[in-house]
Amino acid sequence: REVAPGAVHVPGWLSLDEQRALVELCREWARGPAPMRHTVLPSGGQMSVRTVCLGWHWSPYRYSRTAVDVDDAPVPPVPDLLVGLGRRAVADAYEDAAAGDGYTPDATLINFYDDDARMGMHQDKDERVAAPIVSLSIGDACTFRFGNCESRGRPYTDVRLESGDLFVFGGPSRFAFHGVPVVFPGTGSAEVGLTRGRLNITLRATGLE
Ligand code: MD5
Ligand code: FE
Repeated sequence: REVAPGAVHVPGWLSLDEQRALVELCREWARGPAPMRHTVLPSGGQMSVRTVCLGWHWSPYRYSRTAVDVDDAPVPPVPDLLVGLGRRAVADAYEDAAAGDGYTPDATLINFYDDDARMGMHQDKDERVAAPIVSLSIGDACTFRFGNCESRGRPYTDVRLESGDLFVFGGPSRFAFHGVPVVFPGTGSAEVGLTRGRLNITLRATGLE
């Protein structure tokens, strides 16, 4: 399960009921305020994933309290349900109850991948603290590319992420380059209520106030 120091993959961590409930909640959050959209990068290019944020809004490359590049609405808070899930995730992944108790994510980014969406290799470094990032996958499977902290290139490890999988990135892995080079259409299960595409929910501690 430990792919690299601090990077722990837990296949099948979410129950089907939890996945179904999260899909429904994501549908509600996607409607807004601060609705799901393709983020436009400074280059003018549009990200292929669609993203909705809770707690803090992410736009390249900073966090704000309103959805500055969408409708400028105040971003809804991270619900206690997700904070609880994040604590359980960290405790389970690291087999360390105290690490779970000490984890308080204040931002959630939800990425929706359609058949053609990708995420290029990048680092998540707009947060000011090094607390772990919790990643939950629902729907279609994908290849997740876990790289190194120096560059977007090799060495990297490709891991297949399936619906229900948990990944926690902490310690030396927190600032590694990573991406999603491909999603596998039609590999999800209708049972979770997502007929196509992949949802990724990340929980983060920003260290901002
Ligand atoms: C995804 N999302 O599957 C991924 C999961 C993002 C993003 O990359 O920025 O929204 S989060 C993967 C992640 C986060 C922090 C560190 C590392 C991976 N890592 O060290 O590999 O949509
Ligand atoms: Fe990332």
